[in-house]
Amino acid sequence: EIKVNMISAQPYEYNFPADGVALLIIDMQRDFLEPGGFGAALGNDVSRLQAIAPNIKLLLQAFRNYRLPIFHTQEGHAPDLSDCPVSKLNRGKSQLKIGDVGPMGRILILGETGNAIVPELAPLPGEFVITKPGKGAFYRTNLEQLLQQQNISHLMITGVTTEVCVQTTMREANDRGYECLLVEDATDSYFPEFKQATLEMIRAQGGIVGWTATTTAVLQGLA
Ligand code: C5J
Repeated sequence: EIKVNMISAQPYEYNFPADGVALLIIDMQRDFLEPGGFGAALGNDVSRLQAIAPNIKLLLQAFRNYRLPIFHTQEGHAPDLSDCPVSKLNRGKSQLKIGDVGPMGRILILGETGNAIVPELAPLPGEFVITKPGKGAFYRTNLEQLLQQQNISHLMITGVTTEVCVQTTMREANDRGYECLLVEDATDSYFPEFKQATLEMIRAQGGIVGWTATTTAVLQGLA
């Protein structure tokens, strides 16, 4: 008999099978969280995003303790930029573009110092790392195949930024039939009002994209 767990969530309680849930951590990379990376190059104040790392760490430790699957994503491009559309390369008016050399190496290029996941959330062996060229984690990746292989039906989603890579991924997952919960205090945006709007649009209309809940509620539901 499969144990079903319950999380106190919005717009209503979220039930999940204990053996069908995975943690998805979106793009907790130095490129988005630290000065000198891609986020800063686009003109953003990156400092506020770092505040969610401790909550994600708590979730990461819980999933590790319960031996549940963990997926980390990383937005980045091949050194020759062959996987970067010209439209993305040229977007914005920043001094430093994708592929240019910044203080943490080449901006948004896989393998560079600045493209790594922040040290406190670094993946351990046995955890999945999905590198992705787009905002959504399903576009040009094997994420869906891996989720199917692991018999995952339910996703707890965290990371940055709420209205860009997180929301795009959550919508892609929702359309593929996954029951998604966004952890409210384990995601953030450079724009607080965009984060708030995203939480509201996800859970509107009876949870049209999914659920939201706090880290505390998720940890209680996992126990
Ligand atoms: C952005 C992301 N914001 N990880 N990437 O460009 O949300």
